[in-house]
Amino acid sequence: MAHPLHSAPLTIRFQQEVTLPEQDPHRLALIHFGQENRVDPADPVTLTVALPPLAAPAPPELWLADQPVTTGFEDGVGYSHTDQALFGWILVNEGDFDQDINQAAEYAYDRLLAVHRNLGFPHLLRIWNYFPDLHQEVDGLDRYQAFCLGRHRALERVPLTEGELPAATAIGTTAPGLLVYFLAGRTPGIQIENPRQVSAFHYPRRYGPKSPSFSRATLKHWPDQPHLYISGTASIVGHETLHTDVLTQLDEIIENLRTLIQAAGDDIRHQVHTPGHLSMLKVYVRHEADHAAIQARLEAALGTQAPVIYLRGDVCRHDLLVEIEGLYA
Ligand code: 3EB
Repeated sequence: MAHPLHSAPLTIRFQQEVTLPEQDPHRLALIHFGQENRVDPADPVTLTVALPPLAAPAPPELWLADQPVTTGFEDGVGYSHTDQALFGWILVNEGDFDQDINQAAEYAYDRLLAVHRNLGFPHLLRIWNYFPDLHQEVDGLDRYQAFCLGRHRALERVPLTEGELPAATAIGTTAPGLLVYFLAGRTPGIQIENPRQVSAFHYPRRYGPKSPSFSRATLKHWPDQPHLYISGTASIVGHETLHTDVLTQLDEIIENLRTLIQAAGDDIRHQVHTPGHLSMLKVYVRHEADHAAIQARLEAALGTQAPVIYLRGDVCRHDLLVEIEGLYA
């Protein structure tokens, strides 16, 4: 395989080729998108997330390391790591918690926080949170708000302070189970916030009793290469949802992505001139019927070469119709 000009402990790409070897010692993670959540403690590098692709077949996401990986499964957490980077996941059966997502989230975070620290990778860089029925109300809170409560409680106990919060995604899946996966490092990343948005960890109380615990992006200076891990980004300015029309929401998201790349500074800006230069974009679409229009508008903005996949997923506020995350990795 050709080596890129600069190297980092991992690169993340959509794997377009149809055939992949069964196993590859450099494979840190291989993430498929499909109809259900699937994990295997005996093969902790391979996951399936219950986010149905909207244009079949969607390529899986391949995290390729610069060294052979070590894998394991401990305390419910599957993982793989090199000297520098740790990938890990936990899949929690909500049935074990009477379907209480607040408790399930606290448990999942307790476990994964313990494992990544014990393994010697104390800095969370990026985290993905997936579970179904985000908008279902239980005891006056919707399940996304209840999730934020449980997550907050576990983080507070560690403690993990505001300035250490990683970039994140939280999206509604189409199948049971809370699936959380993450990237962690031995040394910290730099938290990037969006000057157009109130930090999510400072959202006012009307969005839930505990604010969402994530930063807008993480900038990570690996020894030879900067990476940028951008959170799920929605049509939010200040702390408010803007626009009721999906394409106008999309335009606002593109502006937020541009702003985050600017905010990350020169190292990234020199390599990523527009969001279309990111190495991976994932678009979460609430209504399947909006997919074609979203794709046409995004291709007009970023070009048809941008590495984008479209997944069916619920966004964490009722009024948000689309959300985009991006990686330069
Ligand atoms: C937002 O900006 C949209 O709770 O981890 C985006 C990314 C969102 C991550 C999370 C939530 C989360 O508030 C929602």
